[in-house]
Formats: sequence, C-alpha cells, structure tokens
Amino acid sequence: READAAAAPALPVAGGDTVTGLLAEIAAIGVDRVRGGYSRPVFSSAEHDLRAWYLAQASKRGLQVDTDRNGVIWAWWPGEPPVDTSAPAVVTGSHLDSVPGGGAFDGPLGVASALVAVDLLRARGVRPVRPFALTVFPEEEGSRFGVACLGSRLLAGTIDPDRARSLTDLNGDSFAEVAARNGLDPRFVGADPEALARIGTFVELHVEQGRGLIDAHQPVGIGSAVLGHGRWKLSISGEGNHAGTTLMADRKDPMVAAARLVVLVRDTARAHPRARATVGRLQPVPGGTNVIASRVDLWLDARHMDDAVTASVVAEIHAGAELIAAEEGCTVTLTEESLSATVHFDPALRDRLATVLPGAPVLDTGAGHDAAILSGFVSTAMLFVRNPSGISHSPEEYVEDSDAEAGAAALADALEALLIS
Ligand code: HGY
Ligand code: MN
Ligand code: MN
Ligand code: MN
Repeated sequence: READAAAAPALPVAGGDTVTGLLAEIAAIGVDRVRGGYSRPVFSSAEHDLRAWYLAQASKRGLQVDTDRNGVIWAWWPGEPPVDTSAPAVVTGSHLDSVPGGGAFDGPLGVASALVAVDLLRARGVRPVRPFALTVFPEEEGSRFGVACLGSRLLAGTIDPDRARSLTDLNGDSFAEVAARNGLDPRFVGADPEALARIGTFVELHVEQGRGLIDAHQPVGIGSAVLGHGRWKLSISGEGNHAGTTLMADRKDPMVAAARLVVLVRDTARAHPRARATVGRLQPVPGGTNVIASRVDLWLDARHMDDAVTASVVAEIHAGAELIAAEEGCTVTLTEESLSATVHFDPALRDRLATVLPGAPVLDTGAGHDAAILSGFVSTAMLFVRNPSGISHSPEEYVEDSDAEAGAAALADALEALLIS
C-alpha cells in the first residue's frame, strides 16, 4: 500500500465500527414481532429510522450525503485532490428495505460493509483518484409497491414514471402519495441520466442467498449473472357466498381454483430443469372465515437463466389456470407486474475482481439486485458473502461475524483497486 497514510484527506475515521457492530445497530430497527425477522417496507417508520441511521453513519465518516429525486441516498467521499472530479465514479451500495419477515443481512450487509470499507480505505491511506460514493436504493424488494428494484429502475429510467407514481400499496396509497409524504416530489421521479452518467463502476456486496460459498468452502464470491425473473398477478373470480347456506354443488369457489393453481405452478416449474416458480402471496377477497371468496388474487414469481424458459413456464401456467378456472366455474386474468431479463455482469470487471480476490469462486444468483438493473448502463459487479444457512428472505438468513468482516475487507480491496487507477 504505497499510498501515504499521513497525506490522506482529513476525514474523521468512525469509531472503528465493524460490520457486525453496524449490523447489530441496524438489527434494533424494524423487528417484526408477529412474523419474526425484520419488516422494513420502503417509507415505513422502520425504514425511515434506518435511513436516518445511515445518513448519520455516512456523515460521521465525512461523506457528503444527498437524497436524490428518486429517494436514492448518495454518500460521496470528498472530491478533494487527487480526485479527478470529471472521472467516472466508483459506487458501491445496496438496500435497507426488506421483505416481510426478512433476514438481518439481505441489503444491510452490503450497506454496512460499504461503510466499513470506507473506514478500511481511510485506515490504509488510500487516496482515490476518481469520485467515490456509497448508495442506498429504495424499494429493492418491491414489498410495498410490487415492483422490485423500483429505486434503481427509476434512476435508470427502466420504469415509466407515470406507472411508478400510480403503483399502490396494500392500503391503496399510491407511490406518488407516499413519496410526497416522505420528502420526494413525485412530479420529478424518473430517469436521472446525469446521475447515471457519473457512475463508471458499480459494485454491490450482498449476502449469498444460496449454498454456493458453503459448498466451495469460501467466505466471499464474485457474481457472474442474475437469473431473469418476473412477477405476475393472477386474479381468479368466482361467486362469493355464505359458507353455511351454499351447497357444495352450487359453488364457484375461487379459493379451490387457487389451491389447484398453486400445485400447477409447482408441477410446471418441476417440468423445466432449474426453473423456479413460486406463489408466495395469495389474497382472498373478502377473506372471511365464513365467506366463500368472490375473488382470489395470487402473485407468481418465476425465474430461469433462459428467459425463453421463463416465458414458457408462465404461458403454461396461464393456460392451466384458465382450464382450472373454467372447471371451477370461475374466470382468471393474468397481469405482468415486472420482468427482468437474465443479466451477465461485466466480464472484464468480474475478471479484474477475480485477480484482486484470488480464490473467490464465481457464481450466479437467482436473486434480483439493484446491480442487475444498473448493469444495463454501467460496468457492474457483485460480491457475495457466505451464508451458512443458505436460506434468505427468512430470519434463518445468516452470516458468521468473521465472514462479514472478510466481506468488507474484500470490498475494500476491490474498491481500492478501482479507486487508485
Ligand atoms: O426478489 C429478489 O430476488 C430480490 O431479493 N429482490
Ligand atoms: Mn431480497
Ligand atoms: Mn437484497
Ligand atoms: Mn414447456
């Protein structure tokens, strides 16, 4: 490390926080006492508190923080010499929102590791020659408004802003209304080409949501691809009626059709090697114990490395749903809510990180990430940190303390290589 530590810019070094220490602070926010795990929907009080925590952590490190028109938080390393402020920036970040009842690491690990990487770069006396920023993207999980990576899609301009503004949450509140209540001007959400053009390289560190690193006996891996995936809403309409007065022969029960459809989803995915299809959310209307539902809404999540297979799986499910609905005296509609093609990260950057992190396995992921959205516009890479449970989107998600610190050190190594050249 030839850089001269003494000459580093006068950035205060935080209290030597560790990733584990920062995660412990984050874990106090958004605990879901009903489901277990954490529930931090975007713009909820929990996520709001987490954002405030993050802004304080970034400011404490002397980073210049800013929340942009889409609610993306940027924390810039001061652009003092030798930073060439006209050079493409190196950016790292992840998200703070969660799925309902999610784990402690999905999102926060990347956010905490980026803060600790700043400490490590400072301690090493690294003097970036190009702009350097940390980011936090809102609504990565799409748990509140239904579209995953909403913040990075808005930044990149890959979602129509009118559609984004009209997305609604379970209360029927629109993204426009909720964003306005949280300091954004909904009129201005949408593509931010200037912000996008400033990014030269984006690196996201994330807990591994699978077993690749367990089986490879490695703490850190490098991402190669993100499986294409999408979300579809199926609405099955039948005839609402009284549970006690309606004979079985006289029913048009959408709940029965939905039950048959959930099994069809599983069987269809099983028929396509390495396809994944899930119904994780099902909502009867009106949802009374003594009421035959009039409608059942259910959401399909389907994924595959080959986008044509995903399309085929969904088409087969749709055709099967129509048959089932007809047999049950119901009707069904299918609406695509979001679709992301399979993404392969920048191979040159991937290979460069492989030299910086010798021995780190290269692995693809079935989970979507903001990095995948940005990869269509900037050179992008991901780092994964071993999760001994292999489980995610669940309180079972886990990272050993030593692996968490190893991840931040690996991120610092990657950032250092990118920042001093
Ligand atoms: O759904 C996903 O793959 C990601 O966790 N948002
Ligand atoms: Mn997730
Ligand atoms: Mn995530
Ligand atoms: Mn087929």
